[in-house]
Amino acid sequence: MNRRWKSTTDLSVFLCRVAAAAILLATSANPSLAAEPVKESPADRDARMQWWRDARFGMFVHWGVYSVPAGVYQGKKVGGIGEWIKSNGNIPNEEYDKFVAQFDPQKFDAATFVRTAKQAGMKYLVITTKHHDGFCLWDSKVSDFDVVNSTPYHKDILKQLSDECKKQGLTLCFYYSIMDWHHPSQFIAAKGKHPDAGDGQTEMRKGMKQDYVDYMKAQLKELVTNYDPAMLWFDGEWVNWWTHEDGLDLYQYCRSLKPSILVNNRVDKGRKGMHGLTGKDKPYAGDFGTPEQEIPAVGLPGVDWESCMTINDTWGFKQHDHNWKSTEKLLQNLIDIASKGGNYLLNVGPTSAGQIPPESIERLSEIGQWMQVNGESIYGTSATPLGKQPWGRATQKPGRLYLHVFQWPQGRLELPPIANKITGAFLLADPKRQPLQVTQSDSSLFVLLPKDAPDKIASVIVLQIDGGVKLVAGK
Ligand code: JFZ
Repeated sequence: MNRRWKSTTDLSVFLCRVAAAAILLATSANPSLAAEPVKESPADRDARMQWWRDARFGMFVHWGVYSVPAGVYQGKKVGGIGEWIKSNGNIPNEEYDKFVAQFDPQKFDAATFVRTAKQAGMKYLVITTKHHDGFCLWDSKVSDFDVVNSTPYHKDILKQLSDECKKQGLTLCFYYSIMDWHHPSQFIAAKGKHPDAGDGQTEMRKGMKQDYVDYMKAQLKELVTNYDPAMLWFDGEWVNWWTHEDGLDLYQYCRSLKPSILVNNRVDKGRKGMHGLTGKDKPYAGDFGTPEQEIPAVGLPGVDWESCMTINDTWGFKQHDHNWKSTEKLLQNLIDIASKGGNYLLNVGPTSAGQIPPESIERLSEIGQWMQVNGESIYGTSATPLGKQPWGRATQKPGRLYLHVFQWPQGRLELPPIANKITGAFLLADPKRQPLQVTQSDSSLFVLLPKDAPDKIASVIVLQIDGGVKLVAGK
């Protein structure tokens, strides 16, 4: 997972530090605000982040031309993730264009699509408007390499999705790759040229970078003004020609297009790994960290973050990937992430016909059934100091501590002692809200349980408390 960062040379790290120092010196007396790419009070930032922090659960959609070969080129399986087939399979542009000519998702129905996300309990959707292959899912005026002009489908996918998201009340967000294997400014670097070469890293042709930055800005303007996304999720910033200053500039550009927009941390580079964030002393751009295929052990305290993860082992659809995670695993991931204060961006890879694979649908609908009953214990909650408990996890919101019990014990549930007074307890799945008995002292805390767990994956107990949860010191 470190391959993308080892190309960050000492020189560029040094230059970033010089730039950081310059920004700090050049601006106001408050170093924490001065360090931010766009000046904003903590209260304004909280207000801008609010919908996203409350949402906790979103759908990632990797969809594009790569869903046509779906992991197979010239009769052979190509290794790696589906959306990387052009690079991993060394497919030249003329050959890739043949897949473009076959992209005709007649079964795509935006209403069904959005309903699937909503019924899973997801509050937002992040779709690949342009992945590394450069293909655009909307009618871009600055490129013909898009769904309307180059495919037999001819319809604008983002338009259909944005209309439907508005109708059904799902927050629409856009993924956009900085690295572009198709744009004339770049070409895939030959192996050995860079530490990352062979990894699909692009090289920038001499004198063409400004053209490409203008192209990206024109596209982002189209995306923001025509479809009104709530957040932009950048990627592919690890290419050696993209700098920290470019990241700051692009971040500022996005905020200028729509001041309330959120932007992920991959707009910028120079951070260590994908956890990296807009730290108080660091002038890095980006509103939240993006751990990938990973849940940080204790979360990322003091920082907004979102783990993106796949349901099988690929983002873009692959016909031979049947390694589906269980609903139990996915749901426990959602709870684990919420208990650490993060968001879960769970991916689906639609087929070239335009449908989410049935294995994904099945799991999403099972998660949705759980969310129908227990969503209150996820949305708008925050991390707790309870951490990883032998029986499960915990989340909280003012006045309530939610215990997510994965392992249902017989008799009673033991908790670490809590300083707040517990004023009531019940099962979230119990419509009658019958009280559960709690025994609390300075040194112990128990909840008496019925014999059977209300849910076979995660049963939620609500503890009513005064104020935010405080553990008894030293316990
Ligand atoms: C990136 C993309 O390359 C991938 O296709 C997918 O869209 C995913 C969500 O994001 O994947 C990455 C990015 C960075 C690293 C690894 C995979 N990294 O730094 O090791």
